[in-house]
Amino acid sequence: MDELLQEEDLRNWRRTHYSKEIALSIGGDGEVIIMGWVASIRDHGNIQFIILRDMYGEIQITVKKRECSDSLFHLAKEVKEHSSIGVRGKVRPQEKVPNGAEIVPIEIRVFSMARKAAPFLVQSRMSTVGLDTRLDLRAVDLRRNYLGSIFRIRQTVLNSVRLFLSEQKFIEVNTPKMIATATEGGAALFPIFYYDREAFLAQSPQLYKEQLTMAFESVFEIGPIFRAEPSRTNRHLSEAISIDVERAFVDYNDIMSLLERMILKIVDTLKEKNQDDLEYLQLQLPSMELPFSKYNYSDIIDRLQKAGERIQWGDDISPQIMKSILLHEHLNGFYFIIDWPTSTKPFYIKPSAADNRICESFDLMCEGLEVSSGSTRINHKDQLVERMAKQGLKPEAFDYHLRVFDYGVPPHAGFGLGLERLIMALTKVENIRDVTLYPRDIDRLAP
Ligand code: AMO
Repeated sequence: MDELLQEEDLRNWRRTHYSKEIALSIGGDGEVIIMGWVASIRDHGNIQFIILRDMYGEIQITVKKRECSDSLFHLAKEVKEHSSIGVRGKVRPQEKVPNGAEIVPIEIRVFSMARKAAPFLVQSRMSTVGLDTRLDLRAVDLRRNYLGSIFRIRQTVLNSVRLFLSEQKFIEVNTPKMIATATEGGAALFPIFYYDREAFLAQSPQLYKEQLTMAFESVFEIGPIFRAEPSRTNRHLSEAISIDVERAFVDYNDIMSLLERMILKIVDTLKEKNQDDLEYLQLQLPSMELPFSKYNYSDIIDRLQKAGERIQWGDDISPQIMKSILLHEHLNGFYFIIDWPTSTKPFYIKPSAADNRICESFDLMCEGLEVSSGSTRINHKDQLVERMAKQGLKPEAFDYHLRVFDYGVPPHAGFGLGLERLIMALTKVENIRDVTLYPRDIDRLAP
């Protein structure tokens, strides 16, 4: 490194403003301290423009040869993109830049000099390189404005979910992630060593959240779920974040109503709090009309068969097929598919009293993407044991769960909502890895 360029410690410097707040301090004659990283540099001979980026935006640092010391000008010439810096300086109005102000530096401290050029541009909205190159250096990739907007949107989604559910008298819980048995069908489990036994990473907090309705009535959890997904798709992760909700003394209709009101609240909050991000992403969030449309599984199969699709009652409905029939209806946004065949759903879901071949279940879709599924649950031990046996599961393995059914499990219902799927639906991002900080899939376990 250039010997005139010394990396410095933070010492007594603390940020006084974020980039976005700088314009507000015009007129004051005090100094400001801003911190961030060098997003880009423009060299105009006797003037250097450094664009400093922080979490909330960008600000121009204008370094003119005749306005500063030689050492400061030298530093401005040599500092590299991505370096982490702090700037102490004065604010000056500047019409030519978006936020109407620039900084005239008095002192610049390079906290950490970038040693390599990044293999991609952080400025560009769309990436110029492949996803794998970006994921290999994800912390740097995340400096892109585009991803900043996505993850600020994620933050608002999480906040509004917590606020909404707390207002509805839900208690936030955390359940074990190292567990003894599967809940969502046997195949997609990750086995782990648990002392001298085999255990698994939890596919879902399903049985725990159901049990907790016995004491707390309404619970929710926001936490990781683990699925050993063998296929490479744009919508599956091996580790995803699920918003799990469970409530006593309600059925799946009440839960669908709760879920759609929660989505409405999220969308309204985003429109209010994330205008800049929505504008940057050129996103128009759908206007929501409640209730969301409900399509009956059997009706969809009928329609598909009439349209010549080779599909049987009992088959899953692929996103492509769903999209193709919905195109004709110009249906945009969220809708439910309800009353799935009992055989296609996990053992804990309550079969319909009128016809036990179908069960009180729903998937919430956004266009072709499944974002959530939920149901009324079985709350009687005998029926649960019977359903386990029908699905080839050993009731003895669930003894820890079945024993609580001797003590008054209330009627209850709930849903699991994939956080990344919801962000994809809201932001129209096509690959789930882009809305995940450090995605895990069949090929990737690092970083
Ligand atoms: P399900 O298995 O349908 O239901 O999962 C619920 C929601 O979680 C999300 N999801 C995933 N997201 C990313 N990658 C994955 N591999 C992945 N798997 C699931 C989806 C899905 O709709 N226990 C039930 C929920 C309940 O009934 O309460 C369950 O796990 O958005």
